[in-house]
Amino acid sequence: MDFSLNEEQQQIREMVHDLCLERVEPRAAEIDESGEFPWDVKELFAKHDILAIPFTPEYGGISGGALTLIVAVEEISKFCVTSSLILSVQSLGSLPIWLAGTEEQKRRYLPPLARGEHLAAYALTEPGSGSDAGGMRTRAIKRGDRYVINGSKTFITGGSVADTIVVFARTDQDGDTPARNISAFIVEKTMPGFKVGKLEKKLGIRGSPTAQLFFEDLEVPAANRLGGEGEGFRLAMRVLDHSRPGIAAQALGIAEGAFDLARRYARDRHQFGKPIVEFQGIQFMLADMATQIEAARALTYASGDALDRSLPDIGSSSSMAKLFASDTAMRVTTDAVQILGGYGYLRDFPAERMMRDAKITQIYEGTNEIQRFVIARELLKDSA
Ligand code: COS
Repeated sequence: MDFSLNEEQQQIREMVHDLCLERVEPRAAEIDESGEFPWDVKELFAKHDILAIPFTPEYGGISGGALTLIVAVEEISKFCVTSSLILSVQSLGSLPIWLAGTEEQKRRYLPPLARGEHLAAYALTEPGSGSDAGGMRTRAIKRGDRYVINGSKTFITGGSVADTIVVFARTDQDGDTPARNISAFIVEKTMPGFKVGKLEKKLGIRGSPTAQLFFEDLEVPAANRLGGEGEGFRLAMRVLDHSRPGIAAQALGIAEGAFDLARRYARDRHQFGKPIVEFQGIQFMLADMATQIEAARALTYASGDALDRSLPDIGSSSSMAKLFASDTAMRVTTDAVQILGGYGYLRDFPAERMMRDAKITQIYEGTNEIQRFVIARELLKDSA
């Protein structure tokens, strides 16, 4: 199936594919084994302008297109999901600035991110507020021309390596409704009071640091507030509408990588005197995997296209893409492990890593239960 990609998208796909095949795939197993952030891959991506993809040329980027970013994330994810997260999080962490920043904030913070000199992170989740993002406890209190932030965040992807972190905090004094009293702030890691806590040990995406962050009387200039006071929750939701197709792209890439591996293996592996791909049981598995991947790609690209064309109901199309593609990634990687049999269960082959990496796509940037909630709410909002 050929979703019509424009010339820019095709070129970026080819460039990212070739680079990752040569330089990232050989590193993927080590990155997973060591659990360390791959600074070399970050440098490689910065040098080849891959980290510039989420940004428009006026802020030092090379695209800014949602579908272009999807295609790039998909290609990297075929080889190494941890590496794809470097690009995804660069986009996620800069989206609030892109969507709600003043011209001055954009000119100050986006170009170093586009050049890959700085890394970004998005700090929304707290120990007590995951799916219920509005229930956060971190608080920002205004004192003159500054806000003093106290609290903590958890599960922050790239939180320990980021230079620019968008932090969400309550700015109410007297308990207004949660959605109205949250504000967003651009925090620099060098600001006194910003502290990185422990890094989580995870099932997959092991080279992507998942950090706790602590704010102890962290002073942020009022000029670093994004949008108006109390506009933070809606901004956080808009960001997720824009970023979830990127998770769908990641899931799609993992599924494609696992499918290619399983197909190759099924052709090479002989049992009962012939390649196992000649058995109908394996053929049907491959047929189902390919069908699910095609459907996931259609939804994922459609959600990127909807963002690029500013179509209405992007929340719902983003959630559908993320939901379907991540469930596909889990199914396809599990089947890939099954096709590889005993070898699928060994670390000598990437199938088990892909299966471990796939699982997170059903959980982060909103669990798939939250995606269903967003979709259902959209479906029912106009019904009598
Ligand atoms: N875009 C813009 N505004 C939105 C919005 C969106 N996608 N979704 C909600 N809002 C607005 C609502 O319109 C409402 O505005 P008003 O107060 O003006 O009426 C406000 O935000 C509150 O919305 P709602 O009442 O729906 O908030 P809830 O607390 O019920 O939360 C969900 C809704 C569950 C959808 C939200 O908390 C969520 O997405 N949770 C998952 C968070 C997540 O994905 N975390 C992953 C970690 S971040 S990487």
